Amino acid sequence: MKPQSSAIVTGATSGIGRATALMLARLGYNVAITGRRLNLLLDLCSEIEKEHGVECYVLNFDIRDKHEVFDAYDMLPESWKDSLAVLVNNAGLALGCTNIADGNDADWDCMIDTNVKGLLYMSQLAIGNMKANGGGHIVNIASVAGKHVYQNGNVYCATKAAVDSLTQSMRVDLLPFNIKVSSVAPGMVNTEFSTVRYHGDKAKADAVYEGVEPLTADDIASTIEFIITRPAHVCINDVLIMPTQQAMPYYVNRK
Ligand code: NDP
Ligand code: 8X3
Repeated sequence: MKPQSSAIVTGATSGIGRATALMLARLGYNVAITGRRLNLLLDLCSEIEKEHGVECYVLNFDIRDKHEVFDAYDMLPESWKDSLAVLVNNAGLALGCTNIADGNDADWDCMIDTNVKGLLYMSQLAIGNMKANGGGHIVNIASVAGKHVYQNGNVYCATKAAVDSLTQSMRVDLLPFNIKVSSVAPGMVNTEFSTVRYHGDKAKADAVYEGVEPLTADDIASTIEFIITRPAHVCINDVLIMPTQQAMPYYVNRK
């Protein structure tokens, strides 16, 4: 890492994104954090600056809205863009777990717009600067759901398969520009993910992790740390990481 390098983490208000922003700050990056919940971004920004002595920049936008994304990115100081070394495309969600025959098209739109189109908007902006800077590293948060479909996972699984496919395409397209592209595909991680998926139904969310010790957000952040701290000539293309008690979506050894 060059001195004063900057990094961007999307979806840093909770879970994996929050843990990743703190990890990057600990490594010495100035960190730009994004999300819709401004109060949580401001709290995290204070924590980052106080605990790690680096700078933090808050970018408050809905990643589904291309104009909001581009306007917010425009506000990032030029010195941050000129030193942009890492983008972690993490913002994402599942909404519902329903047979495709009964799927809710608003939920479908939200997942596709967030998990796929939001990732594209952010990547294109960052790539422009990384190309000019002579390189960089993009880490996409995919999912085991993108590698193995499960009943009622349909559109969420499809968005994460798209993240896998885009990661491979970006790796190929960005090869000439010295931009590494990696993906991390986790199994169950205990974050706000299931509460969001079940529209706030805490009982349903808790049942997902019943009898299982799930991964933590820090487990994923430390995986990203490993990926971005490899030597310049090494690129980790893809990591599938599961709780010990989970082999694949349906194979869970609950106690
Ligand atoms: P959380 O719900 O805890 O965090 C999701 C983050 O995404 C939040 O910061 C949220 O911010 C942000 N986000 C969601 N929608 C938008 C939007 N429209 N605009 C801007 N930001 C948005 O879940 P996780 O930390 O678990 O999820 C992070 C990533 O990990 C996701 O891509 C998810 O699919 C993936 N993943 C999660 C797994 C799990 O089991 N938890 C397993 C595999 C992959 P805000 O609400 O403030 O906008
Ligand atoms: C989240 C993991 O298995 O709940 O991406 O879809 S799963």
